Amino acid sequence: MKIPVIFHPRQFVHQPIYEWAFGEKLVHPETSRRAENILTTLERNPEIFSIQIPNAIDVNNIHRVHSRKLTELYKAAELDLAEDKTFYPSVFPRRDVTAGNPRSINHAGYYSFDSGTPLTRTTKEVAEWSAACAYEAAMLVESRKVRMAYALCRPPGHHASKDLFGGYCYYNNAAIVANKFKTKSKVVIVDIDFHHGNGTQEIFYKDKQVLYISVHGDPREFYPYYTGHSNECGSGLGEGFNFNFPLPRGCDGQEYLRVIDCSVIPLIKKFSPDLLIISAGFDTYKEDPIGAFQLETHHYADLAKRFADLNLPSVIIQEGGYFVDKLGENVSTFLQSYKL
Ligand code: Q9C
Ligand code: ZN
Repeated sequence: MKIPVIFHPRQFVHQPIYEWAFGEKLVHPETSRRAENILTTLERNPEIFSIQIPNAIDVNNIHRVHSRKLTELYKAAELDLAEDKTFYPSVFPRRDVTAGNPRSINHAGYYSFDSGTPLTRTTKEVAEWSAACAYEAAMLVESRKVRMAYALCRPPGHHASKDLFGGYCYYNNAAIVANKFKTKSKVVIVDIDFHHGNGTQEIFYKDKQVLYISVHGDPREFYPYYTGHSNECGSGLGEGFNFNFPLPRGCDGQEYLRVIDCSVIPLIKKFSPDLLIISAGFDTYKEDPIGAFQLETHHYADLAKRFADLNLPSVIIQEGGYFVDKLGENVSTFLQSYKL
């Protein structure tokens, strides 16, 4: 059985050129060349990977996770922005004293938390295709046609919460999948992106059906700064179902895998989920321009073996990873070692 790889060519249309960060205009790391590199690498192994286009997603599946207002804002961008125009939110009002109007693009900052995540005419469409990839991968796994599927989600998702976009993310693809399954089953989301998935954590913080575990760069030093500390454990009924493992700059493959073996895997086993969702970022790679860990390509094989050994139906969701020249190889290594 081949590994399904879900991607829609319209996702290439999303081409953020720069971001504002640290008071500077920087080249945007989340380039469409990322998806190109992943696709061309996987296409070289047609006996292993079967590349498929997703069906459109029913927007109700998005709105079980995200507010209508967030979509309304993307709709405003679609209607109001000229073809070549890119809107960067730069005013972020205090939400406790201000209301946002999602029909006005000038209020984009109400629904965003950084200025690295631009809106364009096509944001709504591409974010929907990205979510559609995740959803389609989940449907394939649910149908039991396959035990594992890979969604080439771009834009990524794990920083987006109910009504906030940011961190290059517009809709939370992993959360949309988890939400679909959580009424019937216990779901674990393991987030191995270099950055803490603040959006995913927030969405399921009070939820005992969805266990969220993230391993990431220490937020005292790294984006998203405000969340991802080890004392964030969940609240209410969700208390004890959220785990963060912040690691220091320079963390290498061996140290990383020790955390996986000693902490992450035992927690998953104890929870005994019915479904495993992996928020698979590859910005932990040693050459990543914005990550600060030291993983090498072969460590993605080691990682995949650990998760595959759990023997759970699995949906692998693409998140970050910005060293374009090795991104496809890292993804391919991970997927090919994920033997269920
Ligand atoms: N130029 C994901 O990996 N900007 N998002 C940091 C560095 C935010 C990363 C500034 C990084 C967000 C999905
Ligand atoms: Zn990341």
